[in-house]
Amino acid sequence: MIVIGEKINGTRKQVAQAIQDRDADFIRDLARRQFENGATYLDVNAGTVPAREPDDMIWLVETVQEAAPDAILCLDSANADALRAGIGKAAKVPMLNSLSGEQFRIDGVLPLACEFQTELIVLALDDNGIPRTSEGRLDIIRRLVELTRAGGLPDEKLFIDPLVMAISTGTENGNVTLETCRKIREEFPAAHLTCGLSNISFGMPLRSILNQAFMVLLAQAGMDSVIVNPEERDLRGIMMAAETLLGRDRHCMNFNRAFRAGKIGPEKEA
Ligand code: THG
Repeated sequence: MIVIGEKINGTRKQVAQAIQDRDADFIRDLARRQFENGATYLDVNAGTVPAREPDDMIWLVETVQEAAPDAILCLDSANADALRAGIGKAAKVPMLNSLSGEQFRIDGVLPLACEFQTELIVLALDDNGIPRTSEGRLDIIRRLVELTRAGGLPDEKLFIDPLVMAISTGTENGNVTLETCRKIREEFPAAHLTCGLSNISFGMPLRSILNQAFMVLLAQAGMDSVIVNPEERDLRGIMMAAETLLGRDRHCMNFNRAFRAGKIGPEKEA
């Protein structure tokens, strides 16, 4: 499972404060800890007003790559100016989060992804919102993949997000996401899948249990990437266990190696 670390997000209070105060130590610490805990990508979301967002994105990009130079940034914004500013400062070609069927993102984000040949998260929503059914979500994805292909972006660079909605607001929300995953996997086998896992448990008790159960179900449905807090030790163990059991871990090597390195299972004494 490819891990995208979610913690550098300005919608979180402490992060918003750190961005405002230009508290580089706080951001660097988040970057380092997520990378050390297995995040290949670090989501970077300034979460600020459009006028400030490009400057804030530049500062975040520079600060994060000081602490985690080997991580790949996942620039999380709907604002094409902020994305362009971030791309300009990124040492490696970043992932963009995200394109959707919303016209302003087709106009703003798609050309950037094509120009810089970035990896690109593609959301199954458009100007009418998030479809309730998997077929509705598939229709949007089909239309968007036509556009990315026409723009010269290979399917391998896409991370398609079927969208996870809170189970507390709809009994079928889990099933719709899982069904959308399976259909995307079938129709676009070269593309990756990703999602914001913890959306599933909003408004519920025992959120980490629900997140862990959903991780297993998503893995079975073909999910190969997740946007999560990589520091959640139990979640990491469940994630690696699911992949091993699904035959995605040759000779169980990743699982054994992670155990021996103390990355999963009971915390080792220092
Ligand atoms: N899909 C895509 N991108 C996304 C999402 C998605 N980006 C944003 C979000 N969803 C995923 N990222 C986060 C970042 C932080 C938190 C959750 C998701 C978070 N949540 C705490 C909570 O749930 O209560 C807030 C408490 C805190 O401050 O720690 O932190 O779905 N493509």
